[in-house]
Amino acid sequence: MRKTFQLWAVLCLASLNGLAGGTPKPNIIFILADDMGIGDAGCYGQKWIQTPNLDRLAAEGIRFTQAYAGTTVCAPSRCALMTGRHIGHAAIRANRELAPEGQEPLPAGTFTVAQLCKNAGYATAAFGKWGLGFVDSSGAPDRMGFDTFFGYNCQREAHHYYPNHLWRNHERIPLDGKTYAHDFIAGEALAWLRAHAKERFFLYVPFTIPHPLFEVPDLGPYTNAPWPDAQKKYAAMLTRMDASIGQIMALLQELKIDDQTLVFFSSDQGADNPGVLKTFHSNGPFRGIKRTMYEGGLRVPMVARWPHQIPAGVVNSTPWAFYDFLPTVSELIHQPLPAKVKTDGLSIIPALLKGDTLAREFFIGNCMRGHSSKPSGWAIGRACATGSENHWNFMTWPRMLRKRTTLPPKIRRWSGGSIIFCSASMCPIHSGRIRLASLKQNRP
Ligand SMILES: [Ca+2]
Repeated sequence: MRKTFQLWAVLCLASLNGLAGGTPKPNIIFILADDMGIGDAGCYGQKWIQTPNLDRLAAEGIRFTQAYAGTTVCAPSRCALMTGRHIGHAAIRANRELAPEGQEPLPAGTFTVAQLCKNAGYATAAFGKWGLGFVDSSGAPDRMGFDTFFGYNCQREAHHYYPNHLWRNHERIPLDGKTYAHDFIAGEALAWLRAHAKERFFLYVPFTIPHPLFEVPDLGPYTNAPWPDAQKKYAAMLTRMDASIGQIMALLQELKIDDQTLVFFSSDQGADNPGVLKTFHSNGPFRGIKRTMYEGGLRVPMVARWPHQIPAGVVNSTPWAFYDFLPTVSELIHQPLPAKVKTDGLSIIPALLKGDTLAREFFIGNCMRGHSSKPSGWAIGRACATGSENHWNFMTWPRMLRKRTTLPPKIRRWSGGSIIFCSASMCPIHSGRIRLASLKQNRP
């Protein structure tokens, strides 16, 4: 009898904790840096910039070596992260600036990972830089599933670390021009976390560091470093953001929810400042920078920590991309996507929780030239399964393939695994052998 009661009690507890799918439903935090290269973190080999909290996150969780941003500029990359669509299908495919403040908005009714979490009863919030729809537009954060937004709505405004205002949902928060916005935003994120610790939550923290302008209240440990001023500021900004990550992790512990919380960290694309690239090798060994479709523009740091669910210290080479986040979260929180919602991504749960190395047929990425959202076509590039950009070779995508979503065996064999499809109108895919670059865009 006593054993029966114990079993019943365990089953009840399991049910309360959402164990129906075999794994408890976690809180999810996604911290996103802005233009931080894969080589900027100590856990990816950085020797000069101190990122102890990020390094600990990786040591206590999983570090992915072949994770890809949505694409190589801000808005479309973040669109892929939020909507689970690659850039061939995404609603936002370029940084399209609007006046007076904001970017091209996500269309009304766009389904996002925040909406998915809301459907599962999660509290949702975003703190940082949005860039996917100006205030009161169809793509404003509160219309994209976020209960709370605080920070910069507009990407251009986020270039300034001492702004004269930020936004709390629809409310314009005037500032004195002397407040370091990163600190303010991080503080607001911590306050929200404390207030929602007893709920299940999705917290998206798209910090604005280390995107230029390079502005920081102090140079911290780099005051006397033998570098130009810009490099000192860049390093100090990253270490400051790392401290904010440390504060988030410490608060999770204080609130006793860190083993119920899955924390991701990544960056929206590679670094692009020539000075920092030269001094710090910010994009690691990879060729290219932000805006280019080389590894240096696309490959990003990606670590994830979830105590007792993700084994500590795992390094995984599964190729995955921002548009895999939506289906991954869907599985994590046991919340199916609505029938009408399509994703181009795959759940990376087997890699995340078991350390399996998953095979991918192809990736799609592109980078629009300027602000155009009408690329002239596609080229196909062999992706970098070996980690070397030397494996980029471009070939034609015959007209008959344009509307296919899977690859015919001939191309699959040729690819040897993953493929990245690139817009042929973009400027930087000039390496390799582009033999045809005049196909029409494959719009959904
Ligand atoms: Ca960026």
